[in-house]
Amino acid sequence: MSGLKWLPWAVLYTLTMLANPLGFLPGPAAAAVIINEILADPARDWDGDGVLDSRDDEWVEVLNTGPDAVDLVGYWLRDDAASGPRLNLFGVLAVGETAVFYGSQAVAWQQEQGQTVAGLSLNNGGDRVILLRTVAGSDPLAYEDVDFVDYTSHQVVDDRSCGWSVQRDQWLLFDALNPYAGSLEPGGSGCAPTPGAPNLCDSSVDARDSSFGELKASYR
Ligand SMILES: [Ca+2]
Ligand SMILES: [Ca+2]
Ligand SMILES: [Ca+2]
Ligand SMILES: [Ca+2]
Repeated sequence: MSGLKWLPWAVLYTLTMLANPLGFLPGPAAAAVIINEILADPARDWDGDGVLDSRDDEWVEVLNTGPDAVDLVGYWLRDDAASGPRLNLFGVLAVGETAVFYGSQAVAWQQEQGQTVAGLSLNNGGDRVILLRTVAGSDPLAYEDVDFVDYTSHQVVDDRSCGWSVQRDQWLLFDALNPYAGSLEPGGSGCAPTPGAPNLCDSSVDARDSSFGELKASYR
């Protein structure tokens, strides 16, 4: 009889797998760190260096979904065309925290590595963004995919970003800076991009614009 002790656990496991609440994710499920938001076609100075640059001002936001803090030094980003990583992430991410990485940081990293400089290389016509993790103990370094997102042109053109809802049950368009009225999915939401912050809906574009202006003015 003692051999049947595992049965309730087997049933529970089976039910959990059937329910699979993360089964809708586009990439491999249950990764602690995920790609949370993407802005691939910048029309303003997102990295704050005073210059609008179509390469340097691209950004990708990652989110730690838990259950533990994660040292991002074991994580990497690349796009569909790259044979290797475009950027080694860095910093420690607490549970529920986001971090945003800019094209300019990818440029700096590629220069350090003596690689061809291409930034994050997020195509405006659509691309795949891949989050990689170092395979533990690998030498030379090997990588495994932990998440990826495919986006289409309408999700990114001219300062639209796309990303997960805070509940992570819907991939949304954040189009307050360049409203989308078309019929493709995801449709327009009127929400603004939120680099480095949770993907809450803030539709106050005017306030955002003026705060950007004030910020820049204070540096002159
Ligand atoms: Ca781009
Ligand atoms: Ca810039
Ligand atoms: Ca690309
Ligand atoms: Ca965000």
